[in-house]
Amino acid sequence: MDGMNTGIEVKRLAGSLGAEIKGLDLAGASYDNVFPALYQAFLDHEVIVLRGQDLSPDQLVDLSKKFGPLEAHVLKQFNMEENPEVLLISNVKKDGKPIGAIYAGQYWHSDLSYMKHPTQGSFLHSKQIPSYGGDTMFCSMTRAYDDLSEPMKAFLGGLTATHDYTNAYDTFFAHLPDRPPLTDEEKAKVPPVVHPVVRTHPETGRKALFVNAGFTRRINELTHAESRRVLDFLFEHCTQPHYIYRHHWAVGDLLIWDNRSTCHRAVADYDMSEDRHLIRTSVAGDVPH
Ligand SMILES: O=C(O)CCC(=O)C(=O)O
Ligand SMILES: [Fe+2]
Repeated sequence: MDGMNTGIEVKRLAGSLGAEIKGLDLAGASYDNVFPALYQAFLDHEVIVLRGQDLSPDQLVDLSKKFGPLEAHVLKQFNMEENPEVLLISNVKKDGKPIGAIYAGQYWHSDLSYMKHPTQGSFLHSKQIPSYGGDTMFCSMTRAYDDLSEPMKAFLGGLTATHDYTNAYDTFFAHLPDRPPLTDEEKAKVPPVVHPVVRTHPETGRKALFVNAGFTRRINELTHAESRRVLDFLFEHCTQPHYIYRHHWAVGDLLIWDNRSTCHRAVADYDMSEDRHLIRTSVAGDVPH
């Protein structure tokens, strides 16, 4: 597809989202001429996969900055020492402590949905991958929205939800070692925020569900019992198999996903004695509306 005009080939990977971009060596010659096609593929397919890349942290930062200004994560201890714009997702330990975010994202979420300005694009580039397992799943929140009935769309369109980083700690991290509770200073940086339950993508104009099991605490306009059941329905709805692309990692893969139209979840089925080490950047997004 399009190989003649743009120099890249786009191959769809799943029914609802995901495409592989072929014929691009991001560490090699300048890719400025193909950047518009790459960015369009990111918008169209919501998750793009580039295999066989070997980017240094600086090269990953340079590429990410073409999408927009970068943002740092609230957990500063997982930023790379030599390059604080790069976060480590890693189970590798040094002196008994993980050097990067361990157990990161092992629940459905959209990155930093608990911030006023949630992440636009996330970049994840694998350096070490276990011999089996450790996949990442993505679901299309635009397709999931499209398939709802019109009365349900109208109902959800008038609602807002509270997102809170501590929700992930209360529900997922509480029983895990190596992810100590947030400090008071960290908590102060992530007060609960309110976002619409349905957001409109600022670039494509598509509507998407914007709630996730990791960070969404409640729907504000509903009673507690109503909120719980509506959220559970939405979480179940949008994570059905036909909305999912599941990525099986090889070393050198670079994934770029649009957090405005997708959620993702790391699959925790690998042998923790094997190293899983990835470098990560995030592009700052706008206020959802
Ligand atoms: O480790 C993974 O597969 C994904 C972790 C995650 O949620 C992220 O990098 O945003
Ligand atoms: Fe994530």
